[in-house]
Amino acid sequence: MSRISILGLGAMGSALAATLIRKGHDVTIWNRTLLRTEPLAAIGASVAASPAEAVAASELAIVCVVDYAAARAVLALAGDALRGRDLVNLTNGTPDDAKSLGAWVEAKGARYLDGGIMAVPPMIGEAGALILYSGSGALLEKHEAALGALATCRMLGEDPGIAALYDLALLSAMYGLFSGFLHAGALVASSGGKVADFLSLLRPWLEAMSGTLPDLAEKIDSGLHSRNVVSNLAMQTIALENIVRASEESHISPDFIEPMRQLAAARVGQGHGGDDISGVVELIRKQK
Ligand code: FVH
Repeated sequence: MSRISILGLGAMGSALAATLIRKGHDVTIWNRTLLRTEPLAAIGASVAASPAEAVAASELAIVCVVDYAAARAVLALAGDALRGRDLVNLTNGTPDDAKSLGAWVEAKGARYLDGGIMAVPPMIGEAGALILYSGSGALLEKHEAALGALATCRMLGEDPGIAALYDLALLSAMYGLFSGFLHAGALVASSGGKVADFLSLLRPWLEAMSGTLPDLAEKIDSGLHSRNVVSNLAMQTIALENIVRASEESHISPDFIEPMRQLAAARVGQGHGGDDISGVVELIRKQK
């Protein structure tokens, strides 16, 4: 069993600490607001008086706070205590945030592993929880037993920014799903329908449509959007226009749908109406 320090005891940090304690690890905790340490101290955590004391208490420290500005502020307080330690950062941020913090931590003489948690707090320590990692592979190898107690570990590479990129890519798909669902729910409710009843139609439909993803993925990877097209973009643009018109007729704002309609129409306007919807991706790629 390992000695592990957790810095940051919001909903997620508390779940990480409670899971490690439950699985028999020796856990030291620190949080800016002391009150949040109490439930964990009651189940066996040692409370550190400062980030430096927390980092010094264990070979492995995990930071999980609201954002990277907070993570930097906490780690700045840890200062020289970081030398020779292993630091895992499970705070959500961008690839550049992760690369910059990783370089700062390594300059302090610590090893750095960045992580993206693909789970909500009650899932931590349970089957189905996944954490994406990138950065120091040696750190992950050394602490895989402890980190594996939290979630399945998926290493994506030595570039510390790659876990954040894939985390945000997965969240992008999730928010696309949520925005589509909210719009669909508003349409159904506008006619007096129950959104809960609509799920019996929606869930199998989404499952069927997810079957088109491998083909669309291949088209995005190859840039070849005109091969084996079964539902061309010109036709789909009319469907998007119909959704916008139906929304207005039902007094529902088309705000979720309108950006997609505009992109699809622009792509058709460029002469790609016969292509698949995957071609719209070419309009959102910017020159580096
Ligand atoms: N909760 C979730 O569903 C998601 C699941 C996926 C991963 N996210 C990310 O995890 C990070 C932490 O999220 P959280 O849910 O624990 O967030 P909160 O409950 O809001 O707790 C925030 C903690 O951050 C501390 N904090 C905020 N600002 C500072 C600061 N300037 N200096 C030091 N600590 C700071 C805060 O401390 P306090 O307010 O209790 O003193 C909490 O410990 C996050 O990146 C999610 O995106 C969660």
